[in-house]
Amino acid sequence: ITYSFPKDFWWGSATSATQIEGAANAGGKGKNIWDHWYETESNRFFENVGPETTSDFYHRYKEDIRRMKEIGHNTYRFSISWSRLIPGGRGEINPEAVTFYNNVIDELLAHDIEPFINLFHFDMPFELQEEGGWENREVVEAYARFADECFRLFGDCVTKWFTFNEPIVPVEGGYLYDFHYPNIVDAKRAFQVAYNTMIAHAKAVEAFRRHHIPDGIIGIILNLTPSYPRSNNPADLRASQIADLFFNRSFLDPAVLGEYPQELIDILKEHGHLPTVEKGDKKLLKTNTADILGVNYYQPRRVKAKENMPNPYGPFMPDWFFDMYEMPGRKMNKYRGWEIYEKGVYDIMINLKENYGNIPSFISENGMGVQNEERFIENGEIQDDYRIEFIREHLKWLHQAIEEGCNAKGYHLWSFMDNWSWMNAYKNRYGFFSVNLETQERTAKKSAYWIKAVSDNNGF
Ligand code: BGP
Repeated sequence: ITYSFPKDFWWGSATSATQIEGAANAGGKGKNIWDHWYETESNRFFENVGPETTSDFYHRYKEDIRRMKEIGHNTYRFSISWSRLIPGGRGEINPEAVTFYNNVIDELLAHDIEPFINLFHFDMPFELQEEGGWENREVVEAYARFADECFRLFGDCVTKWFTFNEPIVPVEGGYLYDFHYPNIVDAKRAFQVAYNTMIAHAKAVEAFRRHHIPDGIIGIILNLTPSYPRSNNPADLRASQIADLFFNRSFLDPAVLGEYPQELIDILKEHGHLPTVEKGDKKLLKTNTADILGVNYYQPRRVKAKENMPNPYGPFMPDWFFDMYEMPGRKMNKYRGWEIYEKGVYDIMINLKENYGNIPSFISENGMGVQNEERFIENGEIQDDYRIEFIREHLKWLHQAIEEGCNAKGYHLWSFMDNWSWMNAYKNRYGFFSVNLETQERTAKKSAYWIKAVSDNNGF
């Protein structure tokens, strides 16, 4: 074993409720924004596959958890669907949902797989979105209650909790760049949404602490996209720093340090885009920082100085301060259009060590979406050597970071099995297991056997 990982390293994968459960109109579930958006705008989606069936985990969780065990998982992250647990977002708890999530947790524990629960993965209950979603502080309160109920209902068996997955994505998708419902393009509202999300996070952490779950820890999952300047000239460096402020530090700093970077506040102030703040918020953020950080890493952000100055009378956007830069010779995942830069994992971890108190962290998502994987079938098995290489090269850099003292506790792939994705449905497949959408049959890919060996050996 050349790359050996620390004892009790977490080997597993991640999923989210909307992307795998299916049963969107069953089991007493209410509607969330994805159900709504798909009903009304399915033409915006790839292949018109909706969230109603997806990979049918709702009915197949037992066999899936058995498969997790078979490939060496010792941990697994899933999300609780708010609109399944509390249809409409506030009010009565849905007993069928409690049974379902209890069954999933019990099944995981019976297989010695530690459940990690995430509370929000882009799936706002539709009714609450119609009340303004994260722009509305009453929705923040409704979320805090949802979180509190989850700790009460499932905190007896689950110790690892996460408030949000990639909270910046609903901001970018829903309020800046028009790829998620409610399709608003308005930076001022976007910053309010981002801010209120962090208040919701802090309120959930506060509620969590009240439950005194033995050994319980709570954190947040952020998609960190390390920012690399085109060159070391001051204008490129500055552009890269600002991109980092907007896209990483706007969540990382309040979550881990309990306060916003002063520079970000100054920029927003200068452009009249500071969000509305309530009395007590500052203290709330400061006293409810994360115990652990999940890092989703897919791609870096390459940045250069702005080439054409933006119209100062046009609407304010973060993009006023930088242009994206396509590095010559970069390695690409051409299916997803994302650059592959394995060293990014290392740079993120070193940054957490040097600037964020070496907070306990783990890679909570990393993965490679590939189209038409049937092309690679040999002897009935998808030979996904590209995925094995992708994981291995990222793990090498993670290993290097750990050698240098970074506090990384595990690696989760996105994802356990092929699943439905927000805009691309089943176009890009990410799983250790493929899913046949006609029969729902699961088949292990080559990477599934490879990761089992890695997990068994705690290294490779
Ligand atoms: C992350 C999300 C996941 C997942 C993944 C792959 O940003 O947390 O939900 O979907 O990206 O991205 P995509 O499905 O868009 O290819």
